[in-house]
Amino acid sequence: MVHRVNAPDENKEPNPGSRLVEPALNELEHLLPEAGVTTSTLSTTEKEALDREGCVIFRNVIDADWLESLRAAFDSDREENGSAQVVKETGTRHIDKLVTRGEVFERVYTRPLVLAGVWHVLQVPFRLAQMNGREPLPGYGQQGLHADWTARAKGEPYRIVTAIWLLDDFTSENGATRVVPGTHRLLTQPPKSLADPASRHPEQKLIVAPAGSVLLFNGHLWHSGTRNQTNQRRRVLQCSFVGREELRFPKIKVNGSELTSAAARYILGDKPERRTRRS
Ligand SMILES: O=C(O)CCC(=O)C(=O)O
Repeated sequence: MVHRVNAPDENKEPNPGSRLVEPALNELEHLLPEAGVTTSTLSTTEKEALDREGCVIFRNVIDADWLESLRAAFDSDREENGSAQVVKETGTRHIDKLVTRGEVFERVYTRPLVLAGVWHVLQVPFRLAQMNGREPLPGYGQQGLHADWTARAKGEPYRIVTAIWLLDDFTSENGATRVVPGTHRLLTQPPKSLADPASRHPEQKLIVAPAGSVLLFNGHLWHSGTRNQTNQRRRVLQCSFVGREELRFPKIKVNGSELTSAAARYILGDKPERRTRRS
């Protein structure tokens, strides 16, 4: 479905990435295929959704065992750090530094479908900028609409992609993410009136999807968390990807030898490992 967005057309650009048909992969040339990414990893419909609406939902990405492990890892942090993780004013539990917490998380930021989506939007070699857990507690979580980057200048390429991994179902009531389709192409941030958490955009869409899904969106898309109006849990992992040379996010510091795959080391910003070119 195409979602029309109420915003001035003169501020809207066609998808800058769409000008590139099959870009040279340079140093990602080996890493993406090794991580399982091919030019057909994303379907045409998924690519079109990213271009036109700025977001796509991948279902059934996390199988039952992996989901259980991710939930357990999320909750073990909660048990270790307890209320220290909750930002009191927002009533939301934030969990940082997941990158160093083992293979169960390594599989998150090296997932081929996600890497293919990030590549489709950024079209430049990229790295993981951050990976955090977020859980709005009952009664909390409403945010104002925002983008994950400052307003782009005309002709400036997209700079950030965000992936939200659903560890619990997103329902119409438990604080699902809302997005305003098409706004990634605007060269403006949401106006102040929409940055107010109480405000609503007439074209906003609530993402309702089962646990195990991944919502991937162009980080310039206007979006926000909403209020958890239930007593149910609503845990997500949130990953941001940026160009490798991007200075706004420092490189994540990890001991590379703790990581099990070359793809993970590369996605965290290490130089590509030397390899023999395949014929
Ligand atoms: O958790 C969500 O639904 C979105 C959170 C978000 O956009 C943020 O924390 O900036």
